[in-house]
Amino acid sequence: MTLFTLSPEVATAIDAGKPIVALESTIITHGMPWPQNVEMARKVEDVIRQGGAVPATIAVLEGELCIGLTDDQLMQLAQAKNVAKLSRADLAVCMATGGNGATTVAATMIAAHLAGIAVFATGGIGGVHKGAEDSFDISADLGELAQTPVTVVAAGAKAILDLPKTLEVLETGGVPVIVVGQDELPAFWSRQSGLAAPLRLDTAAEIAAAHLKRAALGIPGGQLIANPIPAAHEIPRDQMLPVIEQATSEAEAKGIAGKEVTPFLLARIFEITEGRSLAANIELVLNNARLAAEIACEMVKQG
Ligand code: PSU
Ligand code: MN
Repeated sequence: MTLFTLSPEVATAIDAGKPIVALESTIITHGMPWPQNVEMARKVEDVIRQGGAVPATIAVLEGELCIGLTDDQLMQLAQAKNVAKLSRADLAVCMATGGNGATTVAATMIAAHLAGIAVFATGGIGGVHKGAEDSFDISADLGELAQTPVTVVAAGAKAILDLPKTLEVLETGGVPVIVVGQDELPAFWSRQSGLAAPLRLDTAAEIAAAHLKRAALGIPGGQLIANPIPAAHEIPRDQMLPVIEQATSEAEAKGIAGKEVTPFLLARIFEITEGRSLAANIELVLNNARLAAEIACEMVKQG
């Protein structure tokens, strides 16, 4: 039973032992509106190629786990309606029933690891939602980081979350949260969070070495690399806090729950900020892709 299908570009890269960076697809289908979503997806792939690595965007199309998408497949996915949001819980059901689905951070890590890809770039991981003490809404992304050996480059956890609790759960799961270039955890659209960086490394070479050392020690799980959004593109924390507050109380009033929470909040914040949050989101993803390509190149060199 073949478990996944490689795009021609990714198949060639694997055969040649080239550096590869995995990319998720929920950010395309549930995180950003058309047509900015497909523009972002293409730009991210190009940035990775410019960095000397090969991009592998991951999704389930008609039940097939695709590692690497052609431009046609990317276009179709970005415009499709009713694409399922696939986390660890949903992946096998979608594949078994021939469905279409976009992979979250958790499901993308599973697929990347299956294909031997160790580095993955995204925007921001899921985490512990505000009010989780009542809702129990804690993203499966955190558990995945604790068990699957993929280095995930993000701009921190999305700032719509309860960041202190998210850090606590990551620590409990033994996940290194490594901030790049500063001593404060970044908060997705903003460089500041008010929280200290649990760990700090400033070079791709050190991040790759830490990944390889962890594997050599036999410690399961991955690393979360928190890469601050470039200053020129950030929306400062004091501007974001009231926006997040407003969107969160609207979600609560409307009874939004489960998988819909994150897409609802991102879409609502896009409206409240008149598109500024999306512009920042795209820039931070590109910045993460750049670093991920560097890390992937280092891993090939050091491995
Ligand atoms: N990063 C973004 N936008 C997104 C996501 C990440 O810039 O939409 C997605 C990822 O797929 C992540 C998911 O896994 O949001 C988290 O969803 P939840 O909170 O329901 O676990
Ligand atoms: Mn959730």
